[in-house]
Amino acid sequence: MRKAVFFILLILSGKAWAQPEIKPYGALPSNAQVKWQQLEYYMFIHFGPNTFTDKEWGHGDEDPKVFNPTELDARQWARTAKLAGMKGIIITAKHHDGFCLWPSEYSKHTVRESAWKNGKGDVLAELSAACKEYGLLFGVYLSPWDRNHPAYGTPEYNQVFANQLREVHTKYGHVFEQWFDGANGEGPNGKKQVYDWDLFEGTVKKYHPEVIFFSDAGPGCRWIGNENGFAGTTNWSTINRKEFAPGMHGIQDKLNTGQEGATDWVPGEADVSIRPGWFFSPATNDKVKTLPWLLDIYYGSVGRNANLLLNVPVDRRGRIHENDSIRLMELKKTLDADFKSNLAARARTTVTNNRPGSPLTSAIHLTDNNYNTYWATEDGKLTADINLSFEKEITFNRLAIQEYIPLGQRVKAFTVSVLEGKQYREIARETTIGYKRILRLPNTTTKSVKITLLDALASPVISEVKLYKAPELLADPVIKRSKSGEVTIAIQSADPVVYYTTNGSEPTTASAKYSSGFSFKGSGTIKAKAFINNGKTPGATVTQTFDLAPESWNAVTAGAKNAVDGNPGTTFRNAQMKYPAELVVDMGIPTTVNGFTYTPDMRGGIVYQYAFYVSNDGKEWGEPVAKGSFANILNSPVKQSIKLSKPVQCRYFKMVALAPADEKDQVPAFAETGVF
Ligand code: FUL
Ligand code: CA
Repeated sequence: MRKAVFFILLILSGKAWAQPEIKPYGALPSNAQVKWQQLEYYMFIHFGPNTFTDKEWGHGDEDPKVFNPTELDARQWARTAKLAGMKGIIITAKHHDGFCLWPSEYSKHTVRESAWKNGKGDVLAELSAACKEYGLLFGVYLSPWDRNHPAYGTPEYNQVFANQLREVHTKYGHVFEQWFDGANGEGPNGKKQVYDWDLFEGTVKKYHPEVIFFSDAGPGCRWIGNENGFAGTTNWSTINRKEFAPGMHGIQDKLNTGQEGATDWVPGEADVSIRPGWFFSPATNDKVKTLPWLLDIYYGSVGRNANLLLNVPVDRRGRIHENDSIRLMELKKTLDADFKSNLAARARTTVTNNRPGSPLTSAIHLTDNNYNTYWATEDGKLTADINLSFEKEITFNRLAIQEYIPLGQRVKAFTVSVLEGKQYREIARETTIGYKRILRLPNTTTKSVKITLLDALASPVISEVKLYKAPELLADPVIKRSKSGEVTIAIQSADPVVYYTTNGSEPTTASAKYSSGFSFKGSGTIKAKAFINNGKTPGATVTQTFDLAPESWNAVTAGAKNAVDGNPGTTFRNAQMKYPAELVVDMGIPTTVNGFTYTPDMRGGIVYQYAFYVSNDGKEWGEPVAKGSFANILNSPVKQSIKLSKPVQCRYFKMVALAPADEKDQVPAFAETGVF
């Protein structure tokens, strides 16, 4: 009987009054891009000499022998990714130091020259096999910037890099994503390379025509514009590619939101590390991001129409550290609980507009748990309501909604309202949807949820609407300190008890209990942890490392007080002060200094090369006690900590900004400088 009705409907839909098939709108994803979008979440692995030298950007002059993992186990990485719910792994086959994790014929800086397995090892072979075994996709990051290769900076190098791409794409089976880093710095001969992107892409495509190319400009997918893991709340999967190029400055905001109705389908991918750095360091073992933080990232990426590429750096043993894997499992468990049961499956779904004569686009498809079936409005109708009503009240706090992207991204604005008594109350007002949008909402009890599509580029085509009730999660305590060293700890959740330590140890209910602000003027680590349930249920441990409190410091450099006020939210910047520029600080009393910190201002003036001096009288400075560059500071403008080779005694210090991270930005800015 059902079948008969279906056929009658099919015949009817062929009649003159029936609407034609939905016309795709604007730039469209390829089949490979649709499949890629559905992966949602996969692992990044940064691994190489930097793992052993504690660097973020190796210089390419490191002895390849330093690469010597003692118990490398790629199956453990794959098993961890699989259990975490991830769909694949992308590894840094070659980072900026040029070191190849496979024995490339086109380099002398590879695993072959390393101490690992007497030079007989091949990380890519082991990882690609492990991915296969665990049903994961395998992807590669290859940095065109190569600080080791003698040909870098000459036209020959482009062919070297293409040859390396060929090796990686012919020896290790299927590759789902090719990650291209836009960084383009100097090589061993001091020259920069002019990259031949057409050659690079053409080479890879020969072997993997379906590969997704990641870069600042796509074409497969695009950088989301920051390394924090957050897409814009507005996030179009389209951009005008001609306005972008890999490594281009000043495009971050556009990358973060995409561009409405633009020429090319280049969806966002949010890359972020589970630790402060991209590479493993023993110093970050206690700084693995907390569960609430990772959840924010998940909702800020997958929940905003972007894929999440979460970096889990392999350690010096060649294993994923237990602190990281425990956190990954906590995240998986929490996400499973958040999306455990879809309340919308029980709803009666009605809509204010339907495509005439098109049973294929009826409202029942909104809640059939099938992405490939959808509801759509008639052509030209850009607004409509979707109503989910329930026999009994439901309580929910998550709403997921998906557009059917093979027909393009369309929705520009929507609201969510709930029935309270006889009236609807708006609880969310948002912009784009895309492949997937998930809203985190306060617990809301109602018998009817209304989604109003307010505006769209073409008649909306919606695949799914889902509602969930996620369990409450204890928020993270936030630790702050004033210029004078007064520490306060705040927490959003209701009624937790917070315990803290000031010596780096793990807080327990036997530690100091936080009641009001306390004084901590030294440099060191404060850890705080919230408990509910009479101390039985702990939240996450939050770790905050402080420099010396700048209580009685004075900026000798005129007008520079914002750089030493203990507040990274205020910045010292003087338009007259160009590179090289110096910032001199008087600490008032002789002080032992182990290192210094520089916090950049995300809005600009980011310093790349520095020199750091100390003095007892503010006149004699001698040679710098530290000199170098802040690796990766432009893409990741966070606080930098530089340890001196040995502690020094001094009353004054001077940071000299030698060169900018962005050549077009010639006025340095200091959100904060400090010492520890
Ligand atoms: C950046 C690189 O410079 C970082 O070292 C890291 O690999 C990150 C994922 O991309 O551009
Ligand atoms: Ca559906």
